[in-house]
Amino acid sequence: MSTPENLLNSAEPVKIAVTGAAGNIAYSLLWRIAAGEVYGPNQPVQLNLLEIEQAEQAARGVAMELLDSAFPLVTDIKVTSEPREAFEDVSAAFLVGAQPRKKGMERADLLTANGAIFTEQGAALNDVARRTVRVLVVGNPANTNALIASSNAPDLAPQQFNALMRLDHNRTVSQLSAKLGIPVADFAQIAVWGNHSASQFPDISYATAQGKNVAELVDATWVQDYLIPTVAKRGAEIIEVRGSSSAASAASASIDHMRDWIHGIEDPAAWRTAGIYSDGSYGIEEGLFVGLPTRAVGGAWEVVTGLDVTDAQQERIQASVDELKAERDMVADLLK
Ligand code: NAX
Repeated sequence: MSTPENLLNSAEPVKIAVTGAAGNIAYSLLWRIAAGEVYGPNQPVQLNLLEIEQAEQAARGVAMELLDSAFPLVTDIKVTSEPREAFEDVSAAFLVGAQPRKKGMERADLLTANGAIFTEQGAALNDVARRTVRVLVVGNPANTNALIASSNAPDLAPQQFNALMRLDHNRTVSQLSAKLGIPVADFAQIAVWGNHSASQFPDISYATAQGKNVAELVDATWVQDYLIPTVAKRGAEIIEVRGSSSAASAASASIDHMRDWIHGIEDPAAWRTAGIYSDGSYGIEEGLFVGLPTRAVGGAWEVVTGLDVTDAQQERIQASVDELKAERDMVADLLK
């Protein structure tokens, strides 16, 4: 990976692809990218919008609205249904577009349907994206889709592909903040292990807030019976209450993730959760895309190593990793 500096504040626009451009998340995400929230307020950007053919016209409407917003940083907007056009020379790709689960569809059917999308997009990124491209997979099942895309991009490092787990991280922090009446910015050393699914493990064992040990500020029963299930099932709760799935919060987390990945975070206690390629840390099988405690340093994610993990934590982590392994086995024929 090159240093991020060579992409920052350059007069040349940075090309950024967003797939699922006519969808809900993109309708929020694109505006924040256009405002300079990923690469910074001095970096011009070109937006490449990818949609399926049936939704290409709607994506053109989105592009018209982006134009109408007169963002000073936006130099060009392209709309296409061709992955190779969308990913040409891009420095960042947000893979948001995915097939939703339809009535009667089994999880395996969903994995296969989306597998086809991420096989094609991984191969296209491999062929035409910048060699330093950063790819954030948002479309579900995000972790396994990241695995498929990366596996079909043999010339790119697997570390260039991430799955979005920052929304789970942000949800954990905000629940703690509401419970304790402490500002979100004062929390550190929080992580969500595993899969972006109900099996995930939001873990506050190491968390601190204003110099205090968070685990000592909250009741262990509240953590087990409220915090963990609330965060893990928050997506379903949003659908129930809002009537449609998380969109602006997912876009916001995507911005947080990509911005931190590119720019890094100075504070070593400022862990973030990213769904990254497992290097075997904590006994997690290498090669899966797993939510882990990470630091953003020098344009890359580093796993926070050396943490003591109790048997109870290990059990929860393993349950989620086992689900990831089962997902991987269901898409084995799509992996190279
Ligand atoms: P929408 O259904 O509103 O939009 C998805 C868009 O993707 C549609 O316009 C569709 O035409 C397009 N699309 C489908 N296949 C495509 C392809 N091959 N190439 C390009 N575009 C394609 O969904 P939205 O609410 O935007 O959510 C998008 C994805 O994010 C879903 O898979 C959703 O489950 C996932 N999420 C992931 C989250 C995470 O934290 N990782 C949280 C939010 C969200 O649930």
